[in-house]
Amino acid sequence: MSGRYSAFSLLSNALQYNRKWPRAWRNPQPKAHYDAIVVGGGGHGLATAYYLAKEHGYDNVAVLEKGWIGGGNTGRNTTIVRSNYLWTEASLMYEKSMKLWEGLSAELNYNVMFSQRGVYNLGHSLQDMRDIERRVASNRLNGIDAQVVSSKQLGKAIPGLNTSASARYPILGASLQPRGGVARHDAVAWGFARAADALGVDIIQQCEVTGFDIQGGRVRGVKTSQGDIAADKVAVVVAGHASVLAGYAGFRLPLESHPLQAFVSEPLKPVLDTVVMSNAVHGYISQSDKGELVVGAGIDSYVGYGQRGSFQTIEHALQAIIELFPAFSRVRLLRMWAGIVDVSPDACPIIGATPVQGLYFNCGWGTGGFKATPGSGWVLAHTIANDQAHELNAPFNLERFASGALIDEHGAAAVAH
Ligand code: FAD
Ligand code: PYC
Repeated sequence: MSGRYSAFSLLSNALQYNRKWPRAWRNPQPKAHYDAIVVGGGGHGLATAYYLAKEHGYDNVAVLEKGWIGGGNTGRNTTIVRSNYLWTEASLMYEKSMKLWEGLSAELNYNVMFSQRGVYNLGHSLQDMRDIERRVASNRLNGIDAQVVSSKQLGKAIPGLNTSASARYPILGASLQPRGGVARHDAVAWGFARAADALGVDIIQQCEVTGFDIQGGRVRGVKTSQGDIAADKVAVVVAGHASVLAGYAGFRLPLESHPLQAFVSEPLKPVLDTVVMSNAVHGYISQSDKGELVVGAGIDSYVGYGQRGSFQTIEHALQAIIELFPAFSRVRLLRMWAGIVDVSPDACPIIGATPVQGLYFNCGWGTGGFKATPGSGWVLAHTIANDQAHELNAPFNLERFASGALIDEHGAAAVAH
């Protein structure tokens, strides 16, 4: 009976263009004042607002997004999730995120399609293999699942991967994080948005922040395309545009904004059930649930804000993929795009206080912040609520670029910078 009723209601909804479906989140007008404003409606900003409401009892929070939620890098990335970083500071933070991913669909009551299908990082030289062994050992010391696999094991595990010794850059082995994988990026934004909205967070789209109200060294609010809004605390979570917003606040960040490209092929039947990355040949690949091969490149070397990239980067990444999987040379590309990534000098993020009191920044995730979405929101919410960094994000402060306490993760970033 209920099955027939659902089929009927599905048909009736379809005939009414889904007009009766409840909105997943409201479309509120901005209030005059919020206890906390989060600038940027990507996954990190929405997660920050969600955890502020959920974990810290904030009931007067807004997320201001200049376009549409998830329209930045959150909706443009290649969805790889892993926590196999080299240094303890980074490993622990990404592992916190991994643990949140493992319960995220249940937490948000929304299927984010988190699929722990394993992530391989290939090694093509003796030095690559030494680095892999060191990183795997370090991961294990930090309680993170990691293994070194041989070229022979790779050949068995990944059909189609060219493990021949006569390849131009022969594959000598890889690291494997079995708990790594992929998630559906749009669903992550939508899931956090819906859950945050249900806790009273105002999500305001088409609202660009164009400046800050700063008095006596303290932030008092933001200027926006929808008017001025007062706030006790403001968190800026705008990825590739962080330097622009820092400029509005009167300080500089050690970031460069580069295009990062990705591509998808026409859909294929299932051919690849894991994620394969090669920093040495500058390409990585997985297969989406729709069947498309999802391929990514290293960053385009120039800086800029145009969300498109150069042809030579496309060619370079596709050469790498065809070298790894010769059979894919016959597959046609469907589309390509780019996002603007905020690359820091040590390939690690900046999360915390700024020279302006009450103003927090979360940026510098560069090519690798999707995997950190829940963890980053969780630590930033803690930092805002307590006016103090959590021990997990304390090392990722802005001062490290003056003190020299850098956390160099270029090797584990796994995407060429
Ligand atoms: P965004 O999703 O970019 O959100 C920032 C938001 O701020 C945007 O929606 C933007 O419109 C808004 N905004 C900007 N300026 C203003 C303003 N003035 N006022 C209001 N709003 C503003 N990471 C991984 O871990 N795994 C991957 O596989 C991976 N692949 C990638 C592939 C590509 C092609 C790209 C581009 C990135 C990839 N990344 C990956 C990186 C990852 O996408 C980002 O680090 C992460 O999504 C950043 O999330 P965010 O919420 O901080 O940023
Ligand atoms: O950080 O794992 C990563 C990643 C994969 C693709 C782009 N970034």
